[in-house]
Formats: sequence, structure tokens, C-alpha cells
Amino acid sequence: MRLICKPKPIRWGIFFSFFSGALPPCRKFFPGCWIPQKRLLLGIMNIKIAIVVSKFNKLVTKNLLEGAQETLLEAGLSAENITVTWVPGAFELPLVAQKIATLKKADGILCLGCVIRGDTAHFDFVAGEAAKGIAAVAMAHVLPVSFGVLTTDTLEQSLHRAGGKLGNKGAECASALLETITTLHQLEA
Ligand code: INI
Repeated sequence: MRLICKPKPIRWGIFFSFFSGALPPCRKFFPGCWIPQKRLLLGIMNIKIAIVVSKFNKLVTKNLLEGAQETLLEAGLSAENITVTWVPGAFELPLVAQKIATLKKADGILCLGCVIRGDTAHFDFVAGEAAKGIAAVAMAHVLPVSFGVLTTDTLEQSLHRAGGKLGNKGAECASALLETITTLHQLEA
């Protein structure tokens, strides 16, 4: 996997902590945030993440986005390396993720959405196609693409999982994405 990282000056504090065996500050949030590969440091601050988020059920998805951004920044990513693209609904997530992957614009893509069951079968088609499509993009491009789409029966259930009493799926998916990027990178070492 080729990491699309602009070379940046080494942050010597982190560089030193790596060679001295001390933990870098972001390790608390993301255990695999630095990688000893041929004595090179994978600077987490240089990793590029594209977030694709749906406007449908924005009350929920804006919280997912907030959780994801917070997690990525806490892990040490630079704000300028996190892009956000809005799409109409969860159904459109895979197409836009596919375009970003094709343009090689990111080291990982985070898809965020919220599909709430109604009285018709629409839910199943939207949620099913979003899940299948997102998985297909990841496999086709051998690129980490996270599935941060809530699929619930009620708005209340979604809100609980978007910064409410049951955590924040956006934040969880951001961590999963960083971990997967690290794993793929380690496999190439
Ligand atoms: N899109 C969602 O993201 N969540 C939903 O709950 C939803 N429902 O219930 O209809 C939804 N529909 C829109 C869909 O994602 C597409 O934007 C639309 O079908 C146009 O392609």
C-alpha cells in the first residue's frame, strides 16, 4: 500500500521517544500510531483521511462527524489532512468513496451515515447497498474504508450511538480506520 503522505519535517520529540522506547503522546488514543519500518517513522500527522458523510438524518450524522474528527485529531492527525465530503444519503456513500479511492486522495476513507427503519422496505435497500458498496470499495482498492453507518429502528437509538449514552460510532470507526491503516502498513514491512 502506498501511503499518500507529503514529506514533512521530523518532529524530534516523537522521533526521540521512538528510539528511546518511550510512548509517543498519541499512543493513548491509537496504539499503532507509529511504526518502526526500516528505521523510518510513519508520521501519523501526515496520514490523509477522507470522511464522506450523509446529509440524511443530519441531526445524527453531524454528531458522528464530530466524534470522528475529534478522534483523528486526538490521535495526532493534522487538520489539513482530514477532508469532509457531504453526500445526500447513505446510498451515495460508496460512489463518492470509490471516486476518492480512484483519485488516490486518501490513505483511508471513513463513511458516515444513519439509516432509520421506516414502514417500507426502503431501509433494507439503502442500508444493504451502503454496506455492500463500502466493502466493495475497500476490497477493490485494498484501501481501509470504514463503515460508520448506523442502522437503527428509531431516531432515539441512533442518537444514543452518536455521542449519547452508547458512545459515538463515528469515533469508534475513526479508531478502527487508523488501526487498519497501520495493520496494512505493517504487513508490508
Ligand atoms: N438515506 C439515509 O442516509 N438514511 C435513511 O434513513 C434514508 N431513508 O430512510 O430513506 C435514506 N434515503 C435516501 C438514500 O440514501 C438516497 O439518498 C436516495 O435514495 C437517493 O439515491
